[in-house]
Amino acid sequence: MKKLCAIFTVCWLLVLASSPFLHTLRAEEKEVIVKNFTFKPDEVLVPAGVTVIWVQKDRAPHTITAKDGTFDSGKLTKGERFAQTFPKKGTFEYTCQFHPSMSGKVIVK
Ligand SMILES: [Cu+2]
Repeated sequence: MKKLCAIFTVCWLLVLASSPFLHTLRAEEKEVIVKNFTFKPDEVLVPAGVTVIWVQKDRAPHTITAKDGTFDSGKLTKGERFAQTFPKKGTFEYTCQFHPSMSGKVIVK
């Protein structure tokens, strides 16, 4: 009986580990959702070295473009992602090239 329990537990852990629904971000990642012409959240505070991942969930295409030109995702369509690592401290403002009214900020402490 104990052996069966152990097998069951291992199987269950494998299911959990492989489930996309329970996929948790690694500690060094931060997710920003792009939806309804906004970045959610539009301001993230992260320690240096963190990778910010933007997930594009709008029908309209968007870009993640640094205001100082240091990074640019190019055109992102629905379902696409863009990852950018921030190794240095600072405030990094970005916008969407197609919709300049969209703006967001990554603050690296
Ligand atoms: Cu846009």
